[in-house]
Amino acid sequence: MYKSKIDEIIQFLKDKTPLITTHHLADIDALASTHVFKFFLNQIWPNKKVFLTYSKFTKATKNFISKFNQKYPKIDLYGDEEFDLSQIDVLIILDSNNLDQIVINGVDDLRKLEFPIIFIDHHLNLNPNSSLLNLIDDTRHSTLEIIHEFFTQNSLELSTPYIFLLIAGILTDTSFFKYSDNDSIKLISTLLTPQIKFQEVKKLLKFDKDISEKIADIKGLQRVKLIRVKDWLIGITQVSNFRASVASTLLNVGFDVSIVYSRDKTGIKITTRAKNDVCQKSRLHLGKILNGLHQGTGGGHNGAASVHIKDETDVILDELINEIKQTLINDLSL
Ligand SMILES: [Mn+2]
Repeated sequence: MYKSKIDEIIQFLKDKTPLITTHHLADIDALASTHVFKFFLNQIWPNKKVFLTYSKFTKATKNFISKFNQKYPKIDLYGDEEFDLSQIDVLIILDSNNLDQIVINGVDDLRKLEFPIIFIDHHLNLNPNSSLLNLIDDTRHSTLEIIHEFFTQNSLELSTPYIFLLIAGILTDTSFFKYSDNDSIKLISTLLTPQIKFQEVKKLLKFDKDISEKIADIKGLQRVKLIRVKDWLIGITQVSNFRASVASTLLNVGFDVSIVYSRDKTGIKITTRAKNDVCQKSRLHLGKILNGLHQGTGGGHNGAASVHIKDETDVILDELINEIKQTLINDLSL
């Protein structure tokens, strides 16, 4: 897959100094894919200077980093605190294809940067950038699966800590194979070696919710409004934080689709989730619905998507709920 695209990207990067980054609040797929990609570039060009920067990590990512560092103290997962933009020739963004999700310290407007941007990502492409070098494949369940192709195509091996990162990121993005296909499972099975025990990776990913997140889950449940469409159950609720956690909790208690929003002075932020089953049977695609709203920036997959609405928030929220209801009403499977 993507053999020619990978070759073109490598050819382009040959004589350039890249800065690699990912979305704000980097999750473990974002963290791991940026490091594994940097490792790849340094396998090809051992002396190439490759910069890596993050704006913020999620709590789960921070928890993972501290455990990973105990195991592999020589690998610094925090990225480069300091770099000079004048040294950079190209920006490589992994695990996002939306510039609104990118924060780089010291850069006010990424659109005004004078160097090219390459996106490598597995989310639905909502923000087409003119670069022909973008590698975006929303059929993959994690960015790491795309990054792994770079190694396969070039017959390069990964070292143990990077294999560990790969497995950890794929497990996170597929919710431990819940959203995976044969390809991600086969890939993990080929990556596991006697040095890497599956249970050990799982242990590093274990992360208990803190009390504020548990309270958000509980409040989200207390406030939930139920809408039934045929035999599908939609849950809508409001919390001030931890929307993604609350949205998954709603699915766990029995909703098929969850819509969780927060209000603040910038408008409303909406996170939606849907079970695999409802997406397959009704062709519900939350990423497309959110992208089709009258305004807002966001995106995602069929079963997970979020959006930030700045004006006419209630009208747009109603529009979103109606779109989802309409998709389920039109579904002929029930
Ligand atoms: Mn991802």
